[in-house]
Amino acid sequence: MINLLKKRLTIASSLLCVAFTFLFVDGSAMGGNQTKLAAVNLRTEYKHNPIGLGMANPRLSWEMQDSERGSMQQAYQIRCAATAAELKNKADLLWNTDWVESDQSNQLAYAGQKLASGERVYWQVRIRNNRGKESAWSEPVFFELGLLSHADWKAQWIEPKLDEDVSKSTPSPYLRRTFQAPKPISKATAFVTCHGLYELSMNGSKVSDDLFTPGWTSYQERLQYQAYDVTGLLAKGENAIGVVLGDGWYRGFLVWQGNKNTYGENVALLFQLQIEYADGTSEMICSDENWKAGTGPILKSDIYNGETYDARLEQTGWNTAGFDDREWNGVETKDYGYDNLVASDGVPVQVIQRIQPIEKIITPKGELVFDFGQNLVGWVHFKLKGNKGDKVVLNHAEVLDQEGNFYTANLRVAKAEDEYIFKGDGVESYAPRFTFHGFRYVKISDYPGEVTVDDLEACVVHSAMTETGDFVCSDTLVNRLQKNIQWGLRGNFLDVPTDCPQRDERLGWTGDAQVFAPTACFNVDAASFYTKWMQDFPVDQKENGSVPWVVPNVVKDGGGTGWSDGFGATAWADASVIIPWTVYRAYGDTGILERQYASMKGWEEYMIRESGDNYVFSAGFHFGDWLAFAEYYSYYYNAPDYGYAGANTDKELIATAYFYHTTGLMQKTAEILGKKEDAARYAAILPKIKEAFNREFVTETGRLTSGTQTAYVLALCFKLLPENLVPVVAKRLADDVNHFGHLTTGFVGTPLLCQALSDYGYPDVAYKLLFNKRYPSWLYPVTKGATTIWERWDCIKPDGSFQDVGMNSFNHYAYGAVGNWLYQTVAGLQEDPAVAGYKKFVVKPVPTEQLQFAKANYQSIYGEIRSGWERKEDAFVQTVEVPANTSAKIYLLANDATSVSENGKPISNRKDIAIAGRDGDYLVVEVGSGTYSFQIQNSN
Ligand code: RAM
Repeated sequence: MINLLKKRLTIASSLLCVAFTFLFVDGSAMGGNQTKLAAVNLRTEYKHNPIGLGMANPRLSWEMQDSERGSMQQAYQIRCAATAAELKNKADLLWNTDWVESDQSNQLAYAGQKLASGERVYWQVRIRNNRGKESAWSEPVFFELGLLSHADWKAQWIEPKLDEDVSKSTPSPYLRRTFQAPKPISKATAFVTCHGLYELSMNGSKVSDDLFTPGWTSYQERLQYQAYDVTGLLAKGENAIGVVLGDGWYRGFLVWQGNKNTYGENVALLFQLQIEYADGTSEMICSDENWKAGTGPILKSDIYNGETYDARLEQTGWNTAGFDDREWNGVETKDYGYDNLVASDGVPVQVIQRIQPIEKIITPKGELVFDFGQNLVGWVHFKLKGNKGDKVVLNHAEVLDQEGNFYTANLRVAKAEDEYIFKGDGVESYAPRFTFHGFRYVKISDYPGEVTVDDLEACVVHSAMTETGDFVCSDTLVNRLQKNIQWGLRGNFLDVPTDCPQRDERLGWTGDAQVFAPTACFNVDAASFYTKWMQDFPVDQKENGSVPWVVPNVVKDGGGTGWSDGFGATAWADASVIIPWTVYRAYGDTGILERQYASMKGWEEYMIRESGDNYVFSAGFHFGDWLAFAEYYSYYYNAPDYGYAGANTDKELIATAYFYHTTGLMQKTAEILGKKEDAARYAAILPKIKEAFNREFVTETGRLTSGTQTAYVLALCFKLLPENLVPVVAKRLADDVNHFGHLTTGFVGTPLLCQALSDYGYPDVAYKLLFNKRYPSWLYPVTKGATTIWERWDCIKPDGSFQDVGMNSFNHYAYGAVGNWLYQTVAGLQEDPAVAGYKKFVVKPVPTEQLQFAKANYQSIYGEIRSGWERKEDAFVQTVEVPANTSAKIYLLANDATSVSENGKPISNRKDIAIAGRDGDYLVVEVGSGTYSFQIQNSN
């Protein structure tokens, strides 16, 4: 609960920051808040007061707060103790670093006394700044370890003894037991996991707001358990534990061919409650043969198909002590072992927000439909009255069709239907729990009464990552695009990064995740989320290093496509290297590189082996530039090139470009980790791949064998070309965009398209693409009322009809990868290529005449960074906020230093601003922490 509160506070404070940004750009709150030197926002492994950590030396981080300009941390002191009181009294410290002269404030590994399973550690830190000033000790926080060894597990796996037909969805099992606590309890921790999904309650109350536990991983080798502090739910005397199990990913419908029981046919529970009594004794209550099993109101519950709930079958008090369970069945103990059990590294899924319908609609077909105004993921919670046996059926849809009728064809076989049967007991309140739907509209049928907008709310469900960034500019359509990117993220970060949340798919598609990861890392703190997901890569990787299309890999043998065995597709498999690298760059996290290294290297070595002596990566099946602009060109545009074959980029060209890019990242990774031999090996291979790329795919005059935007973009952004051809290829790219008047790229080219144009001299062409409202473009869906990013450029075609129902998701984040460019280039907030984690960063906006202002804020691991620019009547204003303990290189759109003032004063001869010189159109200055407002006359 405390955790939850803290999280809410973090979200609230990030909202406050957004509000502050507005003031800031107006200039009315210049100078920032006056804050005292302090260490704040203490986190362990990215989390506030986590329990159940899976490592003995977790990493500690804090933010330095100091409103003095140019403030750096000079030294820190950490101390740790087993209780808050000991910490306060400085007694029996587990770790005391004394003053350490260092500016490190991020991911410092605990190095105190050895810790045991379940141990809690309170810690605090104080810091000294570069002016010799010391902060007070921070507020104490804590972390608690989970079960570090499999030998810590005493509980037995149990399965309910129920007669089930597992070829279809069956009633959810309910499990319970009671126990006596003979003495007052000082602390109680529950460790729990299951085959399937579980909802755990004690004495009638749910233990947490977490949903879809134990989460989705490659269960055969990695099954997460959760740890909950349940002290407050238990008391001396008789206590009851209740667990409902759902089918979930384990045995529900999964993948796309009516496939079921992917991991096993039976759901099962593993539960261990560790109780410490006030008198110092302890006891364990475990899942064992003493549990009882029954069924209840949940008749079926399936991720794709929805939930059927018959309230008449509720067994009141089933999870409390007084309940009579003599009619219930027993359970069977099973020997599934503990080898695959791992602590939870990810972020719990929760209900994050609630949305009221904006409209009640009767469609032309007479359907009763409610519109929530936003395509979202989660479910509808309703409060309705009915007689015993009455029912209400809820169906979910992303869009209405051209006639305004409810449209579900694009969900394919996912029923996405919740059905509730009333018990006839006044107002009944219901929301499902083991299913989720992707929808904007809900259709209500079979209900005898009236339904109003006040009876319903949509619960938005996703991994509870802290929102860390926002981008805003003077164009409302672009702002809606940014919102759509953020909603695409919310909808597809439900424990694993999915391609889509609505149809019978919802899988961890690696390529989609890879292209979107940099954008995700601006918008949310995605470090833990990816940390958890990436660990399933080595589990599902082949022995030869090849990486599956989806992780966890449930698409066996290429999903029956007949194209491939479902492994080794370029740009998809490269997620194994690119995502750990992205997390390292965004958060300065070398831990993820270490942990993933074997997996990263596996994929790299696979490519090296498969490409052989000519270094062209052509082996295996590749998706290529998936869903690139193709067939409808002539039809929609009365095109000059009638008969255009489509923007088909040679798959071997793409694969070889990615081979080069990934090898470059591997070389850097090996260097960072001190793996010198590997670094040298990859450094030696790089020029060979580059040579091969140019030999095979580039002519001497700078033509590419595929004359597509994607081919040009990859050649430029992955730096594959000889110097003399760079401007030639950049011009070809710009010419191609100008020729078509729009983009032609798919999943592979789109994320880097604007970047390539703006980096290589054609920012105006990049902006032309951004502002284009005609198909195909980013704003075309916005003009069609999209509230999320679409899978295809024309999910709704210009004539209003829909794309092929076989693959037409209205909530697919891949094309939203342009969000990275909005932050980095439009607002100018960039990483420093030489330093990870924004310890140093670059502010280099590329403004356009079409915008009056643009600004981005980003809660980095060091604190809030902001970058914005605005055209004012008398000046061009660039505003930058640099958190304490970081520094920034700022590119000002100024001819020279005399045309710039900062906060009303010239910028020459100042201690707080160093003029570094000119770079192209920019005057470059270097600054330390602080809030800066640069007024530029005669800007470039
Ligand atoms: C479809 C989806 C997914 C994509 C794969 C190749 O299933 O569009 O996003 O990655 O194809």
